[in-house]
Amino acid sequence: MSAALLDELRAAVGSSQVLTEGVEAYAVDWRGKFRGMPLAVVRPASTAEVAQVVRLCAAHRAAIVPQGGNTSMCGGPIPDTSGTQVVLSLARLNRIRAVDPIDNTMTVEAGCVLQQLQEAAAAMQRLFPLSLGAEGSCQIGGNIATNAGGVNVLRYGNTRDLVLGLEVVLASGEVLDLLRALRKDNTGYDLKQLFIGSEGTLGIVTAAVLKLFPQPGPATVAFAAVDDPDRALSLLALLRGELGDAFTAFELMSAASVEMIAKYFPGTPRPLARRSAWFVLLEASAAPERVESALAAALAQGLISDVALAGSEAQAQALWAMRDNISEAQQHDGPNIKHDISVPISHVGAFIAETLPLLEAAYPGSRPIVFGHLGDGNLHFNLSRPLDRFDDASWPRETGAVGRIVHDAVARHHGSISAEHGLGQAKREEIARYKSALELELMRRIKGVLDPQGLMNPGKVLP
Ligand code: FAD
Ligand code: 2HG
Ligand code: ZN
Repeated sequence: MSAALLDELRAAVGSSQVLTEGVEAYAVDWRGKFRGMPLAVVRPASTAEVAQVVRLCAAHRAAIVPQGGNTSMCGGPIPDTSGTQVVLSLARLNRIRAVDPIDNTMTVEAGCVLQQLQEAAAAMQRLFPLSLGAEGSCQIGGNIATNAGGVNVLRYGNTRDLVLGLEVVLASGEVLDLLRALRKDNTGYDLKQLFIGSEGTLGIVTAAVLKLFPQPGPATVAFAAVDDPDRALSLLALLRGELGDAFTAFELMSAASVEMIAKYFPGTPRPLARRSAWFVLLEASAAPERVESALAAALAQGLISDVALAGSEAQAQALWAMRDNISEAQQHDGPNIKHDISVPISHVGAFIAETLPLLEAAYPGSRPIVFGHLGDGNLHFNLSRPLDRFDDASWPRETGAVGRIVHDAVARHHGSISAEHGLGQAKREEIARYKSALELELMRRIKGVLDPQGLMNPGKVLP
């Protein structure tokens, strides 16, 4: 049965694009936390080939796991260990099909690497604003499938807000052409939104029409010390008023996050001499004088205790590298228990103040690395093990118990247990506790309509 499928897949995409050996890179995730065993990795090069692969898998009732850049934090693109699932890599669908300066759009294939698209937009004096630490390897199809957030959501929104049109291969193998470049379209249900954030469980994204923006001009980047998250939130409100739409990013980092970077990226400069419990990194598409004057007001009001402005492009990049490297630094430190949560922005201070003591009481000496997209109310609330207890093998076994503490606190603040990374396999069961029965039932019914055989990335998202 599987031999017949493999033969048919080889005939459809060419033998060299059906891999059954040397597939380690497709079988384990970025964190090294999820490991599967695919029947094969198939690498189609066009929408027609994707559709053909899907039809063949459907005929053989073989499950399909779409995979983009494999940078997921929650095991979404990793097959199970049955040896029966087909990983469908989108990497070869990597053409920019069209750019249109009048529509202000770019029509791209799913396997385009995000950074490649940022550069293509810049080459036509436009901005594609999606930006995240994994941008050198994640693909736009993966970004769409996870509705990725990143560091510019404050000004430009999530991936969902950046997509005008979509092309999707359905579980039946039909190609759903929603590749419209319309700014306005009220002709019934907006079907493309169903696929955005569906993590490959409803269909395979093969192409998209993306919104472009005017290039915003030179950015000013600053790094400020704040005594506590509530002061950071007051600073956020002040900067919104002073900088308006020029204000593009507002990231929070705990002192422990900064120390973690210093430990694992030893060359990282320390922008401020002063010690502080918390820091923010902010960016605005505004002249340094304008940002400086807003920050002077913040200093005068006691919202920040110290601040440094990047004096050059290189310094700005160094500040951003510091922020982007937190994840990798914590990864070097050993397994950590990740929480990607959001609460209403105004609740962030209270959430942190309430949750940190609960974790310390349950796990004395545990090391919270709290950072994230404060401007969106989205924190990465990651817990590294206590150094005197647990080891790299035993600490991940606490994931459920630690998650219960953090996620129940999130629920008390009417927040979300996955702000931007998705559910994948990591939070598939956890979501059952926090979504209403009706919401889950509607999700299941939608899944049933679009994927009646249950072959699209099974074991992900739905409990
Ligand atoms: P993959 O990891 O390959 O797949 C993700 C999910 O999408 C899987 O369920 C997969 O089956 C599905 N999928 C992939 N491609 C398709 C497709 N074409 N059609 C249908 N389904 C598909 N995320 C954020 O939101 N914000 C951040 O700031 C951020 N920073 C990160 C920093 C680092 C260092 C790393 C490693 C990750 C970060 N992430 C972040 C998580 C990750 O990069 C994003 O979720 C990204 O959108 C995943 O893209 P990918 O191409 O790697 O997708
Ligand atoms: C980030 O914002 C990413 O850096 C990764 O979303 C967060 O490692 C994490 O938990
Ligand atoms: Zn993030």
